Amino acid sequence: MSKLLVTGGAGFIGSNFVRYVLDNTEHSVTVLDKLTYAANVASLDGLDAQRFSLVKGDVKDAQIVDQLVSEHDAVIHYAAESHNDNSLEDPRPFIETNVVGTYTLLEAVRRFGVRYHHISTDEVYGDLTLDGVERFTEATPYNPSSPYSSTKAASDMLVRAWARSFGISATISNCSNNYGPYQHVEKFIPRQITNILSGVRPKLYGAGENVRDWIHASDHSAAVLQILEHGRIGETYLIGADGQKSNREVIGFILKILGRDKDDFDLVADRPGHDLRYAIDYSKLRTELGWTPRFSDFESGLTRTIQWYESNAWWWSPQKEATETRYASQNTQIRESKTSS
Ligand code: NAD
Ligand code: TDX
Repeated sequence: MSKLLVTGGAGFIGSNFVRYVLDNTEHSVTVLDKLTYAANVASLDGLDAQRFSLVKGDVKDAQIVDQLVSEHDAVIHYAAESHNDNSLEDPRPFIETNVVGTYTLLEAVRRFGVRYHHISTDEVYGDLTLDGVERFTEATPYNPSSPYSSTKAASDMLVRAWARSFGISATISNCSNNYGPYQHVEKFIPRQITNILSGVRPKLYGAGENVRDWIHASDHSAAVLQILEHGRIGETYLIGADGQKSNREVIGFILKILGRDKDDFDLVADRPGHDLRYAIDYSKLRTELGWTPRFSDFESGLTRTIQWYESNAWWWSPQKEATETRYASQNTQIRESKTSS
């Protein structure tokens, strides 16, 4: 039994990991979370108080980070500014949390000799051609496109440098796009589900042809636990679930499941620098650690996710209006910067 420190555990994927660990192991968990707009403490409701606690704090705060790291056996670092569209509007919090926050944790891990697992994204590899068949592997060169993905790439590089130069016990995982319950309504799938449930037409960027490689968040959690417990120190593992779908296909599923017409969506201005396609080759994780995804049928995982949003409007509706107001202001800024350039 170990004491795990999970940063960002009040967010979408971190809270899924916390529930997964408490349900499937004997470990105890402390969450360190700044509780930004992206957090929802209700995602952690009902957890066993004997094995779980929440500390409100910033991963850039060396004092609190040192204290907590010294009291735990392992750190699993999920905390991040995570939304590409926000990073285009204001990159600063991404530099601060994703880069300086990771640096702060690495220094504490180095000082106290604690095991460290770093959560990252496939977006560090840039994008692939739309009609190609190639996939990212652990050997793909880094080539991030957005302020968000460049700060995640920078944080991965810090981990590699601290492992090589200071010998910290680190592993890294780079996962593809997650879906499932408790995801913030700013992200593509929940935004469109909750738009439809609120009587608003879904919004597809550009021509809707961009492809994402979808994985259920609980499969991501299972893979991270496997790497934490059995991964080779110093290694990077890609996590995916063979879930490539164009955004149009995803909207088509959502409209069908909710009984709407298949053309009931709007095409809107594209995201600047919008990555075309992501695709993960997770052979290393499968062959080395014997991991495979459980949610292999995207449509049934999506159906359950939609049912969750239908039944839990209390969880998402307080964030919906502020999210759409932020989108409206971002669209104005993008249009104004295009006019002036
Ligand atoms: P999220 O935005 O839902 O949650 C992020 C959490 O981090 C929030 O609870 C927030 O309060 C917390 N946080 C932000 N800044 C902090 C700070 N300075 N100190 C402490 N806590 C802070 O994000 P998510 O989608 O759950 O992503 C979690 C991690 O997984 C991120 O590192 C992200 O890069 C990575 N990831 C996400 C996906 C995806 O599809 N969402 C895919 C691959 C990797
Ligand atoms: O309203 C929308 N319309 C739309 O067409 C939104 C919000 C998104 N999109 C498109 C953009 C992408 O092609 O949908 C796709 C998915 O968009 P996001 O949910 O914003 O995810 P993405 O930019 O792919 O990044 C996600 O996956 C990798 C997470 O937000 C990152 O944290 C993770 O690293």
